[in-house]
Amino acid sequence: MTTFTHEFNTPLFKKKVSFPTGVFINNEFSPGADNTTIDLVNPSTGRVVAQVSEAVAADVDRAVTAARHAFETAWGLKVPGFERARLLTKLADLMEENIDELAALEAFDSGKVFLMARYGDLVGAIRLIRYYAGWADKNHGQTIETTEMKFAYTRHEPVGVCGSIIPWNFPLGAVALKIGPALATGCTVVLKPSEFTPLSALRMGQLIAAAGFPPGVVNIIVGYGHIAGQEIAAHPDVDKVSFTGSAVVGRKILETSAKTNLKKVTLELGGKSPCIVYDDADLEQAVKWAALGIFGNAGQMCTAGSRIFVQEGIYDKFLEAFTKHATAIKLGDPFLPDSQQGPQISQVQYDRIMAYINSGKEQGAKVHIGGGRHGDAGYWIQPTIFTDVRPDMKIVREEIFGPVGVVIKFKDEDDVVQQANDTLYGLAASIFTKDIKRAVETANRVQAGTVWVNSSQNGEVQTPFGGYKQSGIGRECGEDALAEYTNVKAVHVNLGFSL
Ligand code: TXE
Repeated sequence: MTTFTHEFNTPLFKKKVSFPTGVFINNEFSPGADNTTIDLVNPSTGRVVAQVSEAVAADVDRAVTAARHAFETAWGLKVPGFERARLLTKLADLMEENIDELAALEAFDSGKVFLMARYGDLVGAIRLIRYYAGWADKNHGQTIETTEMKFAYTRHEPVGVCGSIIPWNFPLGAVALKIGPALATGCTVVLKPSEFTPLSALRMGQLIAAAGFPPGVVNIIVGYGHIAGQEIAAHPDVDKVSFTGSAVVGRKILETSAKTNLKKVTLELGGKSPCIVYDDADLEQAVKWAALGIFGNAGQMCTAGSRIFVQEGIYDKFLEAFTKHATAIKLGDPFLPDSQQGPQISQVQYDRIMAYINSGKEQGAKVHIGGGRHGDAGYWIQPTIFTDVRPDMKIVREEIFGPVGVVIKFKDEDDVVQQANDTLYGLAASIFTKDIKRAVETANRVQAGTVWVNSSQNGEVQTPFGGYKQSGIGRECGEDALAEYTNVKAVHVNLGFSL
């Protein structure tokens, strides 16, 4: 069976890490059914650094069978909420004990900056698991007054076996987002991490077993999307799929569900989120948050504030300060303490982003800064800003998913609301102003599932997260996510009404 072994010897983390990278079913690792493997590439260098077992259709089937058995015998309604809470809390404790190692795996695999993984992604993922531990024994139904002849009540029952298909931009954050509410409500899980970034999820498999979750409650299988992912979406014994990724694949999953067992589907897809800076904004703060919004995680964020709208009175000053800030961003080895931006995830993503940059140039936009590769190995792209854009350009309309933003001037609130909403997406928005009335008015008018006033990207585990329009279906985080993992049953008890 494949194993990951690596001696981390960096200024921020030193340790030899080793664990199996087979398919994780019933709390045990084993080789995949076809005995094939997937190569992992370090995005900083472009070199192959590890191998994991590839899961194929037979592995998906075995994982689903394990998850079904666990649901019926050892989890679901068989286990009281307080016990599910105890195990989730134990898992969060184990994650905390291993926080540096998990962050190192995340940085190694995805190229994200170690310190951001450690203090952003990991802290958030642990908080999320604790938050849902808290819900596990509190998600109850209601009694509903009808007539004196009837007693009616509702129950929130787990939907059953959940397939979770996740991407590579926040690998461990996405694991927590999916398993937190699923396990709290009593569902069992077949989790497919991205084939680009499976290491932290596989290490989580060990922690899940160590926490004491019964075998089969969480199964983790790494495979290619069109094989293992497609099989999860099509499997007749999967009750729900929760997917985060591209809109193209989101559509396929919905279609597959429609053609098979009509499994429930929630989708968290892309975005082209507006970042709106009014004349009266605190310039320094707006610049810093806007930069985080588009260059954070090398721009690989579904909520990236990729369209920066700046009111005409502050436009020149903003652009000058934003340029100064963006050109000072330090691209470098994710494990060095002063690195602020790492590489893109893969050659494919690098090529996609470069194609967008070229299309911007061809369509007549001005490259204000950046626009090229950084270094000569790996998948690094300079922070890039376009100005002089038109609304019909591809770089204004389509999700680029890299460190590439457009800066656009606007006149007034009506103008910016119209432009901000002129998109197929509706995931997030940021608004910068000191005028609370205008902030709230604009927040109400922007079509987006999340609106940040005077900040960006600082989501909270307690607040619902999801998209308007083509950014998705359903909500993650907060109390709202619980409903996505439960069926509501209404029970009517006749107290004496006779026929
Ligand atoms: O995503 P995919 P990719 C967007 C972003 C990016 C683009 C392409 O714009 O540039 O998508 O990225 C699995 N059936 N986002 O190609 O392919 C796949 O194995 C079932 C936004 O990497 O959607 C992986 O686990 N599953 C986003 C997951 O889907 C399939 C995050 C995501 O991969 C499948 C990532 C199939 N047919 C990309 N094909 C966000 N919302 O944060 C692939 N997969």
